[in-house]
Amino acid sequence: MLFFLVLLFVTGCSQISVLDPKSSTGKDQAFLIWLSLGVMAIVLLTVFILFARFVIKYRYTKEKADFIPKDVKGSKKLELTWTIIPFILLAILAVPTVKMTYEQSPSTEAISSKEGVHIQVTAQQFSWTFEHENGKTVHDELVIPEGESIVFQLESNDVIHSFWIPQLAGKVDVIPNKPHSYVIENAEKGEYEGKCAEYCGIQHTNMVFETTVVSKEDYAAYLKKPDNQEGK
Ligand SMILES: [Cu+2]
Repeated sequence: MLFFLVLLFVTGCSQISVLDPKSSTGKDQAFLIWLSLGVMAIVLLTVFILFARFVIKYRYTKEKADFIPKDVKGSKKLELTWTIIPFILLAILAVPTVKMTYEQSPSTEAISSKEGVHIQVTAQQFSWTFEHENGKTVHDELVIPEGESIVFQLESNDVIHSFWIPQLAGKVDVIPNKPHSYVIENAEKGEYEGKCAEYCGIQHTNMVFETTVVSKEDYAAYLKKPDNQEGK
């Protein structure tokens, strides 16, 4: 928690886009972040409070100079307490995390037949190419319809990149010769920043793309517009 607060301070982040999600995929992921932060805060507070209490209670005073505390070695009660509590805390973290990870990572076969809007994403140093279902191909500009399942097929032409639209979903590696799929569900209308999140070369920082979520009608109209082949 302290580390998190210091991190906020040193990075000057006043607003963390990952915690302001605009899709159901992003909301599920943000829930996991809050859940682990919550569990972490409970553990941290408990440890700090007990620490302060013990420091005060067992501090050295003249009256207590001869005090010998009760021997608790082998105490079943204590052993069970510090075994069961961490087990419960880990279960609280593990169950939703594993469940959501499986839900958000369906098999390649399940994805290729999945209903929704399919978009082929190709990453290369240092740009993104988006090919829509009707063949429309655009560089560094992603337009998707709201309220749909957007199925991305990700591939890299050269080195490892990482596809990331912080407000819509977590990052996913884009690896050469290893096509990968990723689904973003129910994005809300708006403009979002997309970027490469894996250092991939000298121009890595310029590997960004505009993401615009539009209505279904506007998306249909967009598909009919001529391609932008020039890139940025
Ligand atoms: Cu990159």
